[in-house]
Amino acid sequence: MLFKRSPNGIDLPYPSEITPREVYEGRRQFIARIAATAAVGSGIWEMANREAFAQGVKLAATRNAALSTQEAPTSFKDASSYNNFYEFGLDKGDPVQNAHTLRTRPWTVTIEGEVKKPVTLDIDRILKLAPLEERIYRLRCVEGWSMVIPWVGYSLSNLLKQVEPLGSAKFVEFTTLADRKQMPGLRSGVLDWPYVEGLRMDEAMHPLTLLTVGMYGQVLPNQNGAPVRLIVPWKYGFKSAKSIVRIRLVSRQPRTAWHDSAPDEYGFYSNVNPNVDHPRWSQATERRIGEDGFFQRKRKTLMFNGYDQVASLYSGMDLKKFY
Ligand SMILES: Nc1nc2c(c(=O)[nH]1)N[C@H]1C(S)=C(S)[C@@H](COP(=O)(O)O)O[C@H]1N2
Ligand SMILES: [Mo]
Repeated sequence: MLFKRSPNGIDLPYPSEITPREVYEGRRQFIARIAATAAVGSGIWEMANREAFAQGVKLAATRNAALSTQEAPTSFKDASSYNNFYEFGLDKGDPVQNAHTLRTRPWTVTIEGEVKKPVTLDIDRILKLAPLEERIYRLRCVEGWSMVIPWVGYSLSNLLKQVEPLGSAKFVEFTTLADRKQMPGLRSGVLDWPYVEGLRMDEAMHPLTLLTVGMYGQVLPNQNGAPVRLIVPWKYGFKSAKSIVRIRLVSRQPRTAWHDSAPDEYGFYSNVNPNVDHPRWSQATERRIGEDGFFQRKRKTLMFNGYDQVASLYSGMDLKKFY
């Protein structure tokens, strides 16, 4: 079952108030056309689902200039076709080819663990929980490339406050969907699925930590982690888990998929740090996607990816030891 049916047999996937009128009307016409078809079989609803959610549905958001970089954004094309999302293949071009099989409705996120009020929230409820902001963040992959992306979302703290964390909650664990029917990459044993990532509680509550539902003013393309992902801009990209289905507050440092696969290479913290090399390559510089070419310029990687406001979270910690 893809949709709950309203009395007239039609349930709009997005609340109209967050959708520009032309998009909304376009979809209404489309759905009216579908509904007019005599046999409203599941195949047709699947079609409607694809049309409504796939690409390009607009999300209204207010730019948060204070938390945005001034740097020029990477093109949408690059940001949505050069991806790491191992559930859809290992090559950068695989997710854009394969992620159309991901069904992003219905979708729920369960928030549980060391909390007073555990809850399972529908994605459409999550979209309305706090005002959507646009924040232009740098994203730096541990592989040595970076992008500048206008994300849409709100601080994760808004969501975590809803469940009233207990004093015993010291870390937060994020779990990605792991469904073999939708995710061909799960056949590969490269990671111990599901993909899990974790943050310390104070990192998770930091205002920069973004619960992300869109980019470039639209819903997230599937390959970028639809319908909801994390963006932690001062950490290497792999900390920013995609297509999240569960958030668990825990008392002990959780296991994380990348640390499990190669503990010497990927630590729990994984803060961007030009002074701590990956065992197999330097982290001192990076290449900005879109600036590739013969005279491609190497950019210096900045401590905490330039997000100096998080430095106080780590005062007194040896960041060579806690990499
Ligand atoms: N579930 C899941 N989340 C993931 C990954 C992944 O393979 N699976 N890759 C990570 C890595 S290594 C990076 S660099 C970013 C890439 O995000 P983007 O494709 O939106 O740029 O997603 C991260 N989140
Ligand atoms: Mo990455």
